[in-house]
Amino acid sequence: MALASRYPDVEIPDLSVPEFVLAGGASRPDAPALVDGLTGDSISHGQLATYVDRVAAALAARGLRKGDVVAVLCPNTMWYPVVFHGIARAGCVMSPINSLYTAHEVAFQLKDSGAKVLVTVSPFLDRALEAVEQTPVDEVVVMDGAEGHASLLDLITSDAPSVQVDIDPAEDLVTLPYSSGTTGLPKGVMLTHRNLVANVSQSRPLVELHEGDERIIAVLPFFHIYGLTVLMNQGLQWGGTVVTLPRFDLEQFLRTIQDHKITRAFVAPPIVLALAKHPMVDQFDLSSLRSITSGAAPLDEALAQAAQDRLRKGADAGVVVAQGYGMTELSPVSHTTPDANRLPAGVTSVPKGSVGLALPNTECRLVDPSTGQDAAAGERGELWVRGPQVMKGYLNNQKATDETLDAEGWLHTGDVAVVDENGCYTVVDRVKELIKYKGYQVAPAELEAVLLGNPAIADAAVIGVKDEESGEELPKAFVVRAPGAELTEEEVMDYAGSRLAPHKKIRAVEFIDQVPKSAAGKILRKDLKARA
Ligand code: 4UV
Repeated sequence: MALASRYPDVEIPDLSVPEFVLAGGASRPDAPALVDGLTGDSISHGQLATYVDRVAAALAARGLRKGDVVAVLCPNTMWYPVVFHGIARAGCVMSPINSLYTAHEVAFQLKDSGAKVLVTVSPFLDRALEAVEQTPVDEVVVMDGAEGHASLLDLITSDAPSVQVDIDPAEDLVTLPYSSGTTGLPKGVMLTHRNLVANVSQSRPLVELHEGDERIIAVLPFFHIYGLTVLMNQGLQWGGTVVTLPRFDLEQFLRTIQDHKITRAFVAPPIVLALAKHPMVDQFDLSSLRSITSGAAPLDEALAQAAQDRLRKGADAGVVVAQGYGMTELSPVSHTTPDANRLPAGVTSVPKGSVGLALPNTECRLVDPSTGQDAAAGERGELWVRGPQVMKGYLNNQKATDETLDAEGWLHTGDVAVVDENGCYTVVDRVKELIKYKGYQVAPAELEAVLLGNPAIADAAVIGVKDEESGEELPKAFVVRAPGAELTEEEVMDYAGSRLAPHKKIRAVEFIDQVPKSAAGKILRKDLKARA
């Protein structure tokens, strides 16, 4: 039985992402749209619109056409949104690449997505060029300039004619982030203009917006869909100011909130942990904050409460620390905690351990995976979501699409949840393979494939093991040595570590005689979890 949202449906504008998002600041052309949190440099809403038009024109002049993929390998800077919206306005598809990826991982995404152009920054250029060698990428644009490469300045000063690309929001892709979904290797998640426009529109009734007075801190990466939709596009669509930081450094983060009077922070659990526990927090005035929303991994209820209690001390208005829930395949938000006066009738509060309420236009089911039946009221079940934010499918992978997205449009999340009588959902478990480390995806199948590339390893399986102290899930490898091979735990960790981004590090190794598998050859991860 479908569980309806507690909110009435919202209308989803039939617009492309740049049309919709950039309209938010159109009435305030001189107000800052983007600010570099480190230097204070800024781009106004008016400038943003002009730069986006120029980037789109320059890309079209290079021969890029609707549907062509442009990959972006950049940290958060105030220029990232210029590039994203420029690509989108040209009708192209932006595939964001994790800044921490090794050349090998970058090459995988470039090849799989069929990217024609890669946009990067000079500190990443060596890695980018090493990756590009193995791919059909035609051009590497270096935002801050490098010998022999076009720069962002070249693009935004281009005198190419403006482009008017005919975009069908419901059909045409705007972004192609990568996610392993419930099983297997990372896959391109096809998100349309309508998916992203919908997701920002759906979130709006849950926010008590202070028009012209919202400043969002963007420290979570724009290369992750949470950063792209919630921090960047939502912030700009509000007509607010998005203040960027290239990486998380607690002192910079706190100073930026204080100096730029940040009103909204969207973060992941490790940042809430720091806010609750680190002594440095008391040295800064964080009273401008209205809400801190945590997502991307489970947040401990007591920790959320502790962070809120600490930040409220001495502040006039009370910041709310709460959770949202999302998934790349959901553009990404399906649930979040509304501002206090945006709660549905009859609901007085959302428990801190809950991920909040289903957004408007979002239906949910909680399904017992063993029977396919809806769970009884109050019982746990796999969360299924249906709504306009659900992806179109995985790129070139009908099988994975069919396994995740059923014929009736339900996206099977692989997360287990319960819902209370107020419509507040709590995520209680995960039945998919995915491991989350500091909010980043770690796909066991990817780590296993890398390990199997070592001739001293006959077989391997990876699972996440909860570390009680940090609350993090740590990737642990079970390894079967090849006959006669001598291999230490360190060698296994170093072998994988040199080939994968730091968040995918194997943090524990156990040697075993045989990986437990089903008759069909599937790794029995449950058995390994029980053993760990
Ligand atoms: O695909 P992904 O990496 O996507 C995300 C998205 C998180 C967002 C996005 C917008 C929000 O407003 C927000 O609050 C959170 O992480 O990973 C998806 C998986 O991450 C786990 C869950 O297993 C998803 O399937 N996850 C995400 N949020 C939570 C969570 C949460 N609050 N509690 C527990 N697990």
